[in-house]
Amino acid sequence: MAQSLESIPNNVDLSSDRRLQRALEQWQPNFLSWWNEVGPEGFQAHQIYLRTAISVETDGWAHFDYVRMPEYRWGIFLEPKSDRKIGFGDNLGRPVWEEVPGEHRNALRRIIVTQADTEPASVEQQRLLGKTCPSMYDLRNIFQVNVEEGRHLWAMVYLLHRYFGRDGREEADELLARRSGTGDKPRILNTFNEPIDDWLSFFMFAMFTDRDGKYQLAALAQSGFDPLARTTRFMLTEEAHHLFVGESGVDRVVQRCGELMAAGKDPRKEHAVPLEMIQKYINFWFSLSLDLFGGEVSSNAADFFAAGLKGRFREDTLEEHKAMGETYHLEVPEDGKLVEQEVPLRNAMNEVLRDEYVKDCQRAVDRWNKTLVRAGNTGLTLSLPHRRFHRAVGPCAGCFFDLEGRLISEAEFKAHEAEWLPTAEDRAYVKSLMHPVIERGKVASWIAPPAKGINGMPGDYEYVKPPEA
Ligand code: BYC
Repeated sequence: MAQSLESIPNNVDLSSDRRLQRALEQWQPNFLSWWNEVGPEGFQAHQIYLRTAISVETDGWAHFDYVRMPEYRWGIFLEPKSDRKIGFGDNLGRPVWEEVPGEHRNALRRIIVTQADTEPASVEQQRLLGKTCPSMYDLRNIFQVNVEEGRHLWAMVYLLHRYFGRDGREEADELLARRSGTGDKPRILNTFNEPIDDWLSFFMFAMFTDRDGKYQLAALAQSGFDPLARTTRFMLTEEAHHLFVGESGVDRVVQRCGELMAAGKDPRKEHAVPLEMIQKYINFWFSLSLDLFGGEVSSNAADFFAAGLKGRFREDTLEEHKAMGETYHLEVPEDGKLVEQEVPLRNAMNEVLRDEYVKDCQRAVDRWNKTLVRAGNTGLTLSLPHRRFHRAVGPCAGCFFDLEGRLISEAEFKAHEAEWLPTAEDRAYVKSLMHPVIERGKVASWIAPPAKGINGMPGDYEYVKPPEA
């Protein structure tokens, strides 16, 4: 049975806003049709041990129980209001906006729609993965991620319906009409049209692509448009689990491979993922996710910052908030060579955010390398490719770079491509490992068991119950 509008947990006083209620009442059945059509396939009637946010209080945002996914209570939560002032840009120090300022309406709608579009896209990308889960624990985790992406869509749709009138409603409808990977109505950002048809790709996506989400949401959490800032602040609390699923998922694949190698065994023969293949998947998903920050030099980013719509990571902890008169140093390809460029800092805001992201990704890679050592290996390491490698957005798009970021010819790139990026054979091999393991406490051959269970439960807890139970 589908949820009624009254049952939507919220802290936006939904019951007192008739116009908003009517708009959401119309949208909700379409959301559920979308969920049933392209949401997780094969498990809609199962009972999943899920976390639901029922309030913003400390004991309310992580309520655990068995739920059938179509009955999940997708709530609308904004962090409570505080006495915020605009924290950066030309409007620094002015009161935050409670309604959309006319001059920033288009930019804000565009940002919100772009953010919103990624949420259903990722659910669509992952819809078949339940059928090949490596354990019941992982099965539960992917569904947790999926329902929360659904809630993040609700969060953005609330903003569109509440603050953008008719065109907001139209945009909300379009969010359910686009489909990841389709030719005629693809999702907006490139990475969200990539197929995710094996679990190694899923863990990489949750590690690298969801992490772009963390940084974009953190930048929007600084926004002078207060409803957006308060919404994204709350979304960030959920995002942490998604990142954990990705980072620890890759870590467990590395651990399994590392343990086999330390025992003198060939991971391939043991139906695990060889280290060089893990590295190629890192190269692929990291480079694809770097594109999500936009071009290195962007007048859009400068305008968003100047207006006070999108800040830097933890802008509120920085000392200077105008970013005027400062420059950012870049190396970009021009006429077949790399040239140095000084650009106004505001125009480099995408790159400034990408810097923070790269540091965070490096931290995770360092952790995976420690796992290799702990498993008994010496001299084996994983690494991030240079940020110029394999880019499809920004000045490096259309040029060719090696893993160290050196400009090379297309012929050189092609000669090494199979060492650097997953080949069709690699993908076929990884896919060949994907057999469902859903017996309690068991895990697939290619991944180590989780270090601990969810919400203090044991690793072999019955996280997913069949429909008849
Ligand atoms: N693909 O000025 P530029 C998440 C377009 S993930 C395709 O360099 P800008 C999640 C761009 O639109 C976080 N097109 O870029 C993760 C522009 O087009 P126009 C999602 C791209 O505007 C996992 C042109 O290229 N949130 O939450 O500074 C699971 C020149 O662009 C791409 C957001 O993205 C691309 N990758 O920055 C679930 C936050 N990149 O104007 C969820 C909102 C650029 O020429 N979005 N283009 O037609 C933004 O702030 C900005 O739109 C971007 C782009 C940072 C994405």
